[in-house]
Amino acid sequence: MRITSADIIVTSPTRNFVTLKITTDEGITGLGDATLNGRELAVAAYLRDHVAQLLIGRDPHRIEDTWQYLYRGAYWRRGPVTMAAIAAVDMALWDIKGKAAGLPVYQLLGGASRTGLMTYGHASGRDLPELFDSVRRHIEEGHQAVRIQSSVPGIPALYGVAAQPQASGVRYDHEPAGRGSRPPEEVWNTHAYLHHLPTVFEAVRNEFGPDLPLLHDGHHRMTPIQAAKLGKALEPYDLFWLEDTTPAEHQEAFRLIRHHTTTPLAVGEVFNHAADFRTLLTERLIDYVRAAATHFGGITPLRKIMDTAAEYQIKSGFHGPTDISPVGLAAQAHLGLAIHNFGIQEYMGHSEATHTVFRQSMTFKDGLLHPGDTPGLGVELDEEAAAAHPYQQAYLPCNRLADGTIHDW
Ligand code: CS2
Ligand code: MG
Repeated sequence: MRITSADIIVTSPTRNFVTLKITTDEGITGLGDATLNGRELAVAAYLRDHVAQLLIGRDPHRIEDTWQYLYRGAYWRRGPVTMAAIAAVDMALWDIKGKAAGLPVYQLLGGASRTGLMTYGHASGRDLPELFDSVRRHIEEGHQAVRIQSSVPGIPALYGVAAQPQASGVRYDHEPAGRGSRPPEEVWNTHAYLHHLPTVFEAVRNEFGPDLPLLHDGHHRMTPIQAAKLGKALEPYDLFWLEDTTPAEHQEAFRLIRHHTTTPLAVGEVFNHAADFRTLLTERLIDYVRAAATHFGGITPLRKIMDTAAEYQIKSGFHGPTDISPVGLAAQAHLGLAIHNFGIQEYMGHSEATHTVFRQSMTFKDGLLHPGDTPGLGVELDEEAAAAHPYQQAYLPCNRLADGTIHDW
């Protein structure tokens, strides 16, 4: 089998997605996700202008060799744009291999280690009653665990908190929030956040009891000492994990956080290389690997990092927001089903419009996510539907302190 074409499809059914479609001379096609939220066209150009022609004529079965060719062969390594592009090629080749073999990708990865994947959904509220409604709705939908994000007095609009009650059916991540030619700007106040958050978790535990697994995302906004303080303050509420406390360029910073708190820690959704995890894994500074197949170079390197993590009793918590396309989500669901050290899968569910573009075999039943048994990744792209939703520029918001200083994500 030989690759005959590699096409890049950019579509925006409620939000932007970049998809690579590889076609072979045997008529088998494969899809890969290359979506990089807010920088989508950079990856599309990388693939179209620098990668597509290198794939023509190659044997699609040679996944490892193609990965190394694009990674080691390029001289310029790593970075979110490069690794999202390589990820898309890797996923598309796994998709093709599965279709050629007549097997879902999880079978090629060693077969299922469980019947399905435990998930968590995103509950949020501008006040406690709204938050409680949102938690209830997520439990009714079948989630066995819930992420808790709440407004903070003194912070007018907070990333991760729906601007409308979720019960009305409007989910913040399905809105084209941030569409436009400049990033929206939000105000941030770490002191107000650290002061308020433990009161929210106390109220949630009082309302929902001790058993519901609860998670929280700090979106990298704390210093290590602030993160240590928060982890300690949240210990009575027994979190499943506290995510992205501090920017993790300095992996050593996690030593300080770990030293001070027994709250489990998760990090890595913005990581794109195994080296980003080295100290965190070998010193057991975290409990969950948050990488996404889409931003970590694909299924191949994600499998390798999870094998390393297994040596240290560290589990997966792959990044699954709506800016990971159904193709990227399927890729990590196949991997999550196969590996022994699966932890939990973030699952927000895509919008109706997204499902008209990407047809999926994935199911979410009885509280478990399953990628389905369709050969390959189990996702097909309706190119006509995709073309009906052209790209629209969109940016994630950025944060400023009250005095105007730009703050960390
Ligand atoms: C979040 C994401 O899902 C998460 O944990 O951190 O919503 C993240 O902010 C976006 O994926 C950024 O593109
Ligand atoms: Mg996150």
